[in-house]
Amino acid sequence: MEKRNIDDMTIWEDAKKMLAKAEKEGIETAWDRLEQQTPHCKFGEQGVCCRICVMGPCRISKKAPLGVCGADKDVIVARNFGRFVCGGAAGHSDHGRDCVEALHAVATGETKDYSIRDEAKLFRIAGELGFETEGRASLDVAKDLTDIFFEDFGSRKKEVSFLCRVPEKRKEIWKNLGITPRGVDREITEMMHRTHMGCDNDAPNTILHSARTCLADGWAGSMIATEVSDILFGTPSPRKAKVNLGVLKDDQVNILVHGHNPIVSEKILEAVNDPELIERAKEKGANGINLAGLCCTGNELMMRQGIPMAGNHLMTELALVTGAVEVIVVDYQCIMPSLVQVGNCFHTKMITTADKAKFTGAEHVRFEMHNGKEQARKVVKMAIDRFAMRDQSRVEIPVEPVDITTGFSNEAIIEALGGSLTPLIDAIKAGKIRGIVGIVGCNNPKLKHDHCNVNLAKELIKKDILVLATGCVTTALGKAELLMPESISQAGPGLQEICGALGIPPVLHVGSCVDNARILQVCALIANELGVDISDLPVAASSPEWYSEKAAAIGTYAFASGIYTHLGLPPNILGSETVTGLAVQGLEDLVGACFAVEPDPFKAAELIDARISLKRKALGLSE
Ligand code: XCC
Ligand code: SF4
Repeated sequence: MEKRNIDDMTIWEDAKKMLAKAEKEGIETAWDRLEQQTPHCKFGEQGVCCRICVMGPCRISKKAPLGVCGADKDVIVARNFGRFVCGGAAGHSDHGRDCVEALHAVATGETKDYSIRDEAKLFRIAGELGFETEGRASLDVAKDLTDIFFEDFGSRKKEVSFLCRVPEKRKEIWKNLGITPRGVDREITEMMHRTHMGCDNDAPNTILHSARTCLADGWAGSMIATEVSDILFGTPSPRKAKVNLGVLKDDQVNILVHGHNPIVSEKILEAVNDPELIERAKEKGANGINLAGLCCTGNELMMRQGIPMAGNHLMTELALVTGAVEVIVVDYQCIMPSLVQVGNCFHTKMITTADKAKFTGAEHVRFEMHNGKEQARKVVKMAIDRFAMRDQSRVEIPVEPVDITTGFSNEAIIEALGGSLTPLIDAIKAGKIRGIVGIVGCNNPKLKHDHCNVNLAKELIKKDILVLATGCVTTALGKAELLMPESISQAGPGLQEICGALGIPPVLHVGSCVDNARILQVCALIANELGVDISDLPVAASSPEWYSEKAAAIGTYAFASGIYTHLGLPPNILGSETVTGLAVQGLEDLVGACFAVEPDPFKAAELIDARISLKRKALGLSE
């Protein structure tokens, strides 16, 4: 691959300046390593390389169409895809389990470091799942709720609890296909089992179980993560925040939190607000302690607490290149191991907190339920002590931050609508809002950073399509100034009218990646209200710049839930016509939705627009 021009790597000023600084100072980034890795292995790209037993590894070609065991390209591609999304479902769901364990520790008195911040939501969810709450103590109810959620991970249920939210027609489809999600760990284990040598050797059958595994993620693992996080840390409500590298402060101790789970970062936030620690920072010559987020941990803190966001996936290395970061505290997922090396080019220390995500070269400060507060203080003290080691002459904070509005949980959306979804549904019926699209997911250095994320959103709102953003897309759309009520000037007339009247932006930030479960729930609520299936709605999902197993799992549960799903680049399945055909067409007949792959945001907007028109027409709604 030829060396790319910085202007072709990213659309952002802050990224360009930091890429130039990295180049000048000889610091390697993901873009450099992509160059070294290109061209990628064709067998891997096509998904026709199998490494699941030691009669192999086998790779399928014209000359050798079968693996040693006799598996063909369809079987191998399907198995690889199944294991790929299984990894993603496991990531989201294990995060969900950690949240349940935290709530359980609160309920049983095992920890005093965490508490229930949204009691009303606790009781609401308990009621929704059908158990008695009248006159009971909240800790008691929480204990029962965690028991129910723990069971959602296991093997004893015929279906996960939150299937109570799924429209009847959708449940029927899943039942007929045999893909009703039963238990999170069960589906994940079965996926691994099926893809062992000599088990599921029928590609469509494997793909169906991939769908089931991902449904267990979306409607259980991720949904539980979201709901329990709201109970523990508060249900998000609209608030202002700031984004981009300009949120770092050159005269303060800068701490970045990165990863996914709010359990660690919420405690760090408490510690940075501790007057004693602020005093200590001042004694060391800093003007205060500044906390900012990255990726999904950043989303969690921004949604609930308005903590600024320094950047998304491809900005994580570049945030350290500013030279202004004392420590980067991580929990798990999407954390590039290179952050240790980039940090070592400066005084920046990486601190790991989860035993399941250690990084060689980082310092490990183990966070457990009973010691969250103490460990957070320890981390903040370490950051303060490192401030003196900073080489101020190498510090460059490249831009001014951009304002955004965040905090649109479903509860907040309903409140903004005046108490029910009816005004939104009426606006959809009237064609003022033609449809709703969730733009979610990551960055990928193969694509120009945030080009597709931003332009797709811009195109859609022009077409009167309401956009819901989560994950790393949020930062992109925030930086593009699409997350402010004033951004409605960029929307079509209908969307302008509705969002203007409500005082909300045309792009709503609904959370982190596990919070895509909020979007599933909204779709289900609208479908139930209209008495139709989710696949009948004028809605779509898109992950324009995705990279991760988790993003593929999200895409898979989206289409399996009946939502047309656009991807900016294909998963590694193109080596099998059977699997590719299923993904882009065949599943449409089975689950009423499929994948569409299109790297160009303008063409993608047309595809999504056409789909929405089709669905509107089928519902008898005018354009
Ligand atoms: Fe990771 Fe969630 Fe993707 Fe961002 S969006 S790169 S998965 S942090 Ni989830
Ligand atoms: Fe090769 Fe079959 Fe073993 Fe895969 S399972 S490595 S195709 S022999």
